[in-house]
Amino acid sequence: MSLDNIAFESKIEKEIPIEPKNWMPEKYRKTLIRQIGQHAHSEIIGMLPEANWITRAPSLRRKAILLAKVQDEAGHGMYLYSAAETLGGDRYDLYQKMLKGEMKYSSIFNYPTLNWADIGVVGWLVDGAAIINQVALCRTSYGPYARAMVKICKEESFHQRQGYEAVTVLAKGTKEQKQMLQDAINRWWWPVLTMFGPSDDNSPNSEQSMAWKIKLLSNDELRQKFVNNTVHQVEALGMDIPDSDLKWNESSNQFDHGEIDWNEFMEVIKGNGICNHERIQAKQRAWDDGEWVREAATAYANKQQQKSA
Ligand code: FAQ
Repeated sequence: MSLDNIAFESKIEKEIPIEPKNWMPEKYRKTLIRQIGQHAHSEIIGMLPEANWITRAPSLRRKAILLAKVQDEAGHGMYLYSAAETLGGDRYDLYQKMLKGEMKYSSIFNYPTLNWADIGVVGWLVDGAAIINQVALCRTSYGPYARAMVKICKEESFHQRQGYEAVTVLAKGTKEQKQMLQDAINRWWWPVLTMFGPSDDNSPNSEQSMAWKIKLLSNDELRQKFVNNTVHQVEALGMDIPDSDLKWNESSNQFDHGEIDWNEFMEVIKGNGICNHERIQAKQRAWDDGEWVREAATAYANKQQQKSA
């Protein structure tokens, strides 16, 4: 092992953050570019299901909150692309890979938001799941990623709370509103559980990522934390979880849940989910329509450079 490698491993062991100019194994750098890049893409694609409801939010208050939330997601994407750039990742290249289907984004954003209850449920459950994962990532071994997570978690926490507040109103509403909420929970529950990734025995990247403390908790540990946290929230709303096998396990002190449909998950991440095509098409259109903005910004930057020269 080289001296550089010994210094790197010792920092990992002592939980001293790895910084951009420090030596790092090539595979560590590549793994981080992959994970941070996919995380950034998720934030950017994740704007679409909710943006779908900005013009149809039921009140000015709800519209202002939703607008702020969607803008936050754009900001998260930008921090994360910047973090990937500190590792030598190229923002343009990463984005093109996502458009070409060569890089993934979270499976959850390939499900449709059919009605207003879905927007509450996305804030409550999708952001709720994202936080569980991201709180752990605040201690990830790569400094810029860990610091980005601290700010992102503060905003995600607001997102989760606004979602829970929105579903609380529906849960106390008319029979139709309660039914709408239950229907949204039924459709989102299982896809949200797959946000944490495949089960540990089927997660090819976990072992190395955990050894390097890129991931602090395993996919199944995070999923379990989410289930344990959320069951009581669903009960408090007077709603049901669409899982007849869900039960409290006295010996392990946690909720056991039913079998996840991993075939569906695999199909979604292969590009065959309900909205995969629509999501990529929307982002490709936005990229093409933004060509003149990129050209103008480049021309302006060149002009400024010439002036200062
Ligand atoms: N969807 O070996 P593992 C948000 C892929 S939060 C799609 O276990 P790893 C906020 C995985 O990439 C959502 N693909 O992989 C928001 C790998 O494929 P690859 C984003 C998935 O990396 C809320 C393969 O399967 N959060 O957006 C998924 O060790 C509301 C094998 O899996 C993050 O990205 C999935 N669910 O663990 C925004 C958090 N799961 O790359 C808007 C950071 C797995 O080898 C509105 N990421 N895959 O081709 C992570 O923590 C990890 O990357 C995991 C996966 C846990 C997602």
